[in-house]
Amino acid sequence: MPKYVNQHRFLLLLTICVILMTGFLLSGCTNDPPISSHKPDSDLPSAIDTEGNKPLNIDKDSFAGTNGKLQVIGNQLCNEKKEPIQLKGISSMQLHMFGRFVNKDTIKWLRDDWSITVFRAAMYTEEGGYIQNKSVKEKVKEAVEASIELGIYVIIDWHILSDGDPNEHIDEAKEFFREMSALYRHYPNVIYEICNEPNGDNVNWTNSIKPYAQEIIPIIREASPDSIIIVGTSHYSQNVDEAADDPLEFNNILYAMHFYAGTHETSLRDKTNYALNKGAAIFVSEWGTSSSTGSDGVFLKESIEWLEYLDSNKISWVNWSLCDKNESSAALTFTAGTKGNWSDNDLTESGLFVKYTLLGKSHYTLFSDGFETGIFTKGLISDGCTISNDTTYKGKFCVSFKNGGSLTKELSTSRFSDIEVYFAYRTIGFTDNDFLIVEGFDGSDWMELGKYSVSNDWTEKSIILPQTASDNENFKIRFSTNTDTQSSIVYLDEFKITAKKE
Ligand code: IDC
Repeated sequence: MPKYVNQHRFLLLLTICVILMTGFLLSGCTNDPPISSHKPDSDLPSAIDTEGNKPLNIDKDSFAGTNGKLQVIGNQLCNEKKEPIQLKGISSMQLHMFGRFVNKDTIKWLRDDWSITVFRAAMYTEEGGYIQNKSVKEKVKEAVEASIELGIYVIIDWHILSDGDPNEHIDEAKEFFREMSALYRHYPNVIYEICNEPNGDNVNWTNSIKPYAQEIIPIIREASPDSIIIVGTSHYSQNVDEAADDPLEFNNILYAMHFYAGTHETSLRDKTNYALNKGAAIFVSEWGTSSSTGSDGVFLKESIEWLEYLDSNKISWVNWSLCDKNESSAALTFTAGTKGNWSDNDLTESGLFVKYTLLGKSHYTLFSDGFETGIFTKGLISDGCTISNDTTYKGKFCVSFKNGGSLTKELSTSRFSDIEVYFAYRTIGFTDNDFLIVEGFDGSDWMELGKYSVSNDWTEKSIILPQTASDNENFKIRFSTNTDTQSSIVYLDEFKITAKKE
């Protein structure tokens, strides 16, 4: 056979090989979700939806669908087109305790009614979490798969806390992240947070956290090569400066900075500026309107200051937390169901603030109560009032009081103006000289805002408050009555305060 025929055959074979290999490599690198003709590699599990084995549906027009694969450029999180992006959303509370608020219905509600673009699944490792009971991993999967289908981003948070040193459970972390990154390797939605808040005297960046990250990151990157990874920093994810001084040598890394508006202030922003200036990208994967205990406050003035700072630097944030625990950082009250569909009455002051901030509108509901918890919550001060189900405007309960009884709400209106109060009331046994009296406290004096006479049926009222109620840290509002008829009663329901953010 002539030599050139052999050469031709060889070239033909080579071309076929190159075509086949390119196809093979491309199919392995694509971001597309697995489709039925695309068999997952046998050694890796494939992402399933909650009902069965189907690949997840992806909506190309959704938020994550249009922003695609995220990347870190310089100190900025960017979308696939290299445009800066700022994600905003909420974190679950301890998944093993409050997982009932984490499902496709609630995440869909948060996406549609609150406009979240990221959800964080906080899987505690200790305190009864994953290390003690591995089944909580199923909740993480539920949150991740729901978020993928709903077209938002999702953070898988390895929530170390009482286990201050991430190395304490490094073997479990390796196994967990190996599985998660393999499972979701086709989906650009998933962000990995590998250690929530390292803490403790002996836990510092260079000797503990960085070595831990250097072991975990390659494991995640094995299956999900370009994934976004958030790394916690020392002293409860505050010492971002240490990390910026000794950064990790991987791409697409962000360092966690956590703040609580009632505790942290300028010095933490200074540290963050230092880190940003050194080129470190920052992700606020947790912040609260409360103090760092999760209670006290809410500190809305300080929260606004913080959020303005984050906006000006396009830093992504996630609020703590989606639960109905009796603490001020919780977003929900006891009336909140586990399928979303939450009205403003189901939200705490923190939840309302976060929701309206996410909506990006200037008009906020600061407070809203239909008294459906059946007890006085939400910082209401009752003096001789009772929760009643004798009559009701909406729901099962309202408030009732007689002469001498009053209901007071203290509420800082700092940074807010155009305060408006809404309520419904009815009276029983009122004479023409009896009134429901509504007063406001401007920090030094009580002023009368309205006086309402006999009303045998429920009547809705609203009051536009005078300027002294605006931007006032010591503002209070009080309902009382002057009736001296023993059998007279005032009923109050659907009490709401709205305002404009200045
Ligand atoms: C808090 C919860 C609180 C719980 C405590 C311990 O709000 O109900 O008792 O954990 O499990 C963090 C942590 C976060 C904390 C939160 C508030 O990441 O887990 O949640 N916080 O204290 N860092 C700073 C504050």
